[in-house]
Amino acid sequence: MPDASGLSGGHAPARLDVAIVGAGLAGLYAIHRLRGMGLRVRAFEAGSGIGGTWFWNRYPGARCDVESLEYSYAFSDELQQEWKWPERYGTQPEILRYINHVADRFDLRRDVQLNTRVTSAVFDDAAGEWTLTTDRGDAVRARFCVMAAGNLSTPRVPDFKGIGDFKGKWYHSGLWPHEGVDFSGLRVGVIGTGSSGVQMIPIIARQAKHLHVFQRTANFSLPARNAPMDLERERRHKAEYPARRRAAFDTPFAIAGYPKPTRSALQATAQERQDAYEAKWQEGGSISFLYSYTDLLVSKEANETASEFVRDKIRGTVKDPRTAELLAPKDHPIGTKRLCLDTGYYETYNRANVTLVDVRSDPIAQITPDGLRTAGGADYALDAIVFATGFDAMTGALREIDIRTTHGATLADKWDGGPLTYLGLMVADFPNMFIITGPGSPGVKTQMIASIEQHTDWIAGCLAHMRRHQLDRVEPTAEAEAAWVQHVNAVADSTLYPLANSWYVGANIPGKPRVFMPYVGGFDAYKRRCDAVAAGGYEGFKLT
Ligand code: N01
Repeated sequence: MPDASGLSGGHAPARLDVAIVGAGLAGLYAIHRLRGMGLRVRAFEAGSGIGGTWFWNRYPGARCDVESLEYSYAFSDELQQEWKWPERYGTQPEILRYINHVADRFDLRRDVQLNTRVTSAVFDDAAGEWTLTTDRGDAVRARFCVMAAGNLSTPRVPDFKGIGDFKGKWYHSGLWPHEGVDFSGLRVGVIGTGSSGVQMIPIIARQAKHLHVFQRTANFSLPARNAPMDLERERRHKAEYPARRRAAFDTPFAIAGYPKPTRSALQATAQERQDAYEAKWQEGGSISFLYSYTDLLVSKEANETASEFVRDKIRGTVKDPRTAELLAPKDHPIGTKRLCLDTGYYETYNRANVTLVDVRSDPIAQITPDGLRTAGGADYALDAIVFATGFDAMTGALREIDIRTTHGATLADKWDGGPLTYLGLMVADFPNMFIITGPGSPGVKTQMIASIEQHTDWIAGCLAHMRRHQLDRVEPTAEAEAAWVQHVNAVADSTLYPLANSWYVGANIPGKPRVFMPYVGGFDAYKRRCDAVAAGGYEGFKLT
């Protein structure tokens, strides 16, 4: 537990082996794994508690879109056998409870310093060490630095004029008050219809006097079909846990158990497709749906069959035809933006107290003292505004830290035109700095905890190799980095992903370079590549 100073353990020792930025799922596993090698580690966490994403995102309805039996650590079989998930999908409070349990069970807190934001990280070329400075005035020296700062951890409120004059209260989904918010009797506006908006809208609608949803881009959403945990399913899953986790390594999204599709959607008849999509729709979840056929994410024509299936579901659910048409996405193929999972999202628009406002045709111009005004001059009176407007994804957290070296390289300059990494793990010119699930890694396209464990285990393997061979420094070559970035782009360009204006390409942040950031070649291919690189003596890395 934090002491009065807000530190969860004593002050950082003068020189660490590894400084870890962040104490979410990634930072905590890094503590466990690297400490297990006898290394002196410490994680610095901006929040007043551990848990990262699951600490901050406390908006109503926040829940994981990966099933709870999958979305958990695999490193301890005792842990995965003993922990009981009450529902098919974990809620934010439940996942946070799990993370806190893990921290206690593996005694991780003593190496976490809370309430501490890392503001700069400087690699001293001569001394061969990093110095991290924090907003509490620490200067922490470490041989290595592991960036576990998250992909969706830098909340962004659009730069709307007048926000400071708003007389009501406003919130961002990713900075939600711990005490919760009661919207009863209020006129509420939700801006944004990504995963966060789609999860909170049905719940806020039940509380608010009136809810206006300001939608710029309609998103595809599938039913989650959440339910209490099926005990027989849990029993079977747990009996097979280690085998399932191993089998997950050979899947594109790090989750086993989904039969691999064998044919194109275009080889099926219209009726066969309808039946297949309907079965997946009833089953709930997004992976299964997108895995109906081999080519939903590579062929526009194939994808259109799935997109139209979902649009028809929306039309069949939402009673007002104009609202239904606005909610039916037409500007991107299904799955090319992160697919949302919902509970009663489309049905919510049949409520008399809910109004959908199209801010694509008439954009939000400003926040006024009493609400919101569009460019066309329409005024909406609001008592509370919720920004479900997303994050500066994948690069935001690292770009907020002044990362540089004494020989003059800065990460800000290096990534000016978009992030450059080798395997998503390291950056040329920035020795001994590892990134967990960074740009160029498949992390966000997978069961994130599996990627976190795989990345961290790879880093541990690299550090063990260095120790064995008495090496001090590791960094990728510029050539290996350039080739990886080119590969990441080539793979993305062979799919439909770049067609969407998503956070995968930074489209939600005005002025952010449009670069496709995640690796979409699959977790299986990525892991094989990482393993081969290590087995080949860390091909593409300079080790000295
Ligand atoms: O953010 P988003 P999110 N005016 O970027 C709109 C994960 N996650 O927090 O699409 C009007 O997806 C923006 O419009 P547009 C998951 O990976 C997971 O919802 O840019 N609107 C969009 O509708 C997810 O993908 C879970 O045109 C504006 C919305 O705000 C990721 O986090 C739950 C605007 C932002 O959507 C991010 O999701 C929650 C403006 N000026 C999150 N600016 C689960 O596990 C932005 N928007 C279920």
